[in-house]
Amino acid sequence: MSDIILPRRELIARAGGLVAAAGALPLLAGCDVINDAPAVRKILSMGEEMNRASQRALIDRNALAREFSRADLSPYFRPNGTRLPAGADYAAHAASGFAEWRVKVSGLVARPLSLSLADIRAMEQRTQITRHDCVEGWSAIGQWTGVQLDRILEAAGVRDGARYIVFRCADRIGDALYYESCDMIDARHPQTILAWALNGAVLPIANGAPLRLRIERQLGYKHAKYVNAIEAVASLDGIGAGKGGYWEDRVDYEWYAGI
Ligand SMILES: Nc1nc2c(c(=O)[nH]1)N[C@H]1C(S)=C(S)[C@@H](COP(=O)(O)O)O[C@H]1N2
Ligand SMILES: [Mo]
Repeated sequence: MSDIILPRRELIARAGGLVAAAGALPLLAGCDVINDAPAVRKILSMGEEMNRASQRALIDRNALAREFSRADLSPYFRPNGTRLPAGADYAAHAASGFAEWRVKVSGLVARPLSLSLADIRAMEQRTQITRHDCVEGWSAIGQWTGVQLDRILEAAGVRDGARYIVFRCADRIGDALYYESCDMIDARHPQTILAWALNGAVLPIANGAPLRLRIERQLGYKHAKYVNAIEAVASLDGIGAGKGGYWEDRVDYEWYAGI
């Protein structure tokens, strides 16, 4: 990040220096002459523009999604996509209250982890009331509680080369298990959490029990449900067909579904 922000600071400092010098010492009008050369001006303003644009992008990506109050909660948080993963394995987990469920954290990490729900609940928790927007044209406001993904990534010690985080899910749709991914900006965003509770109660199976992603700056399909593995990777090339998500690989859904 700093390699993008610093040049702009430097540019402002230099511009300030030029103005101050020109004001204090009119004899240094030579600076203005150089500065006035159309090519120089163009390059300077291009630099400004580019830095402004990249700063704007960074600031926007880190901005918080709107949070609501309990009075705004939807009476019913509509489930979508898989509502009950098929198979004996998931059924056994559900029958035991997901006591044996694990989330494996692997890939480009210094310390691979295998976290139980108890481990996750023992970490610092965050609760947020946000609006979920599905591309299919419906929205719902829910209160989510869980652990910030950033804390899990810190515990695992994500290596420098990691550029994406991949989420693996327990539900199969047709030919493949559901999967999703995001970049490190969204992975580290304070409102990106692995949630185990909805509206103050344990997450219903239909909404992704025992753990689902909330990635509040993006559309509904990015919010992976039934998460059982997290991988830090350098590239999405080896993930599914390479577009970074179950639907991205099959229909025209964008990988970056920012809202
Ligand atoms: N594992 C998994 N995650 C998923 C899906 C799914 O089918 N399987 N559907 C996605 C879509 S399109 C939406 S809108 C949301 C729905 O979350 P909800 O069931 O809590 O409403 O989950 C997303 N995450
Ligand atoms: Mo969706």
